[in-house]
Amino acid sequence: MRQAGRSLPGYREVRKRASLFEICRSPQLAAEVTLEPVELLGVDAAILFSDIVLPLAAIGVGVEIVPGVGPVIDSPIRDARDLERLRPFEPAQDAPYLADAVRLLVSQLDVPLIGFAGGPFTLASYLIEGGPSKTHARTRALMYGEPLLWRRLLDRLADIALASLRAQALAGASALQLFESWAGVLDPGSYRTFVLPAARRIFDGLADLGVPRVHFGVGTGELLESMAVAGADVVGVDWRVPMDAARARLGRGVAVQGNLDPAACLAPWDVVRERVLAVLAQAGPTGHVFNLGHGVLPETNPDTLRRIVELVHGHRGGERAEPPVRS
Ligand code: 1CP
Repeated sequence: MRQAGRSLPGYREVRKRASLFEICRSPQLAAEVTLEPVELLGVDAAILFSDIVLPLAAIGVGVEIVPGVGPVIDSPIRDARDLERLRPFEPAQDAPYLADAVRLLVSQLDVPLIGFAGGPFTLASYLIEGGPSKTHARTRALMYGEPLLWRRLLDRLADIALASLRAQALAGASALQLFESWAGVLDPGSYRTFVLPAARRIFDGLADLGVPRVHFGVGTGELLESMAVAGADVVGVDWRVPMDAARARLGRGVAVQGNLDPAACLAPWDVVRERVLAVLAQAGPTGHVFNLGHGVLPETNPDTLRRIVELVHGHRGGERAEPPVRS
């Protein structure tokens, strides 16, 4: 999750020469920064370097990634007329570099490549707020106040995510992740009414591909039961929910992903180590994709990440393979 981001030296170098969208639109640059964490950290999978707003830019929505802020939309969506700007996304015509980057990476990687897209609530929130938001108040107000417009908006965004994810899988991605990052601001009833149908439409639309589907959000503790029925094979949880509690809420048949607090990576190694082992113990020996609970913080020392990967690799089936640290 944002593993190639601002904490890595190679990525920072590339960013001096190219903007974020320029990297995304160049298969060579996207491949270079996707490979860096695999080589440097030893992770078991690569996540394609791209951004969740890229398909919106590709269909002509005015969006910029502002450094230190995130995606900023020129002219936010406020009424039904604004919906016309969200035409269907046709990856082969609108963003051929996406599949090209996937193909290039698959030819170079010896670990699986994860493709991804933004969840409909999360993309709607950027489009309605005009950029990142702490409260997502306008988004929720439109959702409650104009349910028909909301529904049409989410259906369009679901189709955009589905088209993007299918294109990445068909180009060779081995797993697909839907980043519904900000859905955790909703209560469970609203999530079920206003977002779940769109999420289900995406996961159902991927089922024939036979590729594992991951569904992630931040602060989704109260939504996990509902997210479990959206159809993903793996649900990502952040650090607020202990892994055993997450499993109980998700029920059988769904694997879990997560959930080390990214801020824990800034602590001294002994503390990091204990917290990693606690996550592993809580998640249990199978059906767990070890990950951070959210994206890597820019100030993280890559060496800590490398040591975490090594520690997790040494920890098989509940056994501690690494000798205890002397105090
Ligand atoms: O791991 C990787 O580096 C892969 C590339 C990747 C991914 C998976 C980027 C590049 N963005 C994303 C996903 C993404 N983008 C999400 C979902 C995951 C999450 O919750 O973190 C979200 C919400 C975005 C939107 C976005 N783009 C933000 C968040 C803003 C907010 O609302 O708080 C930011 C800061 C960006 C810019 C961005 N995208 C990617 C990177 C490395 C960056 C940092 C800025 C830069 O280097 O210029």
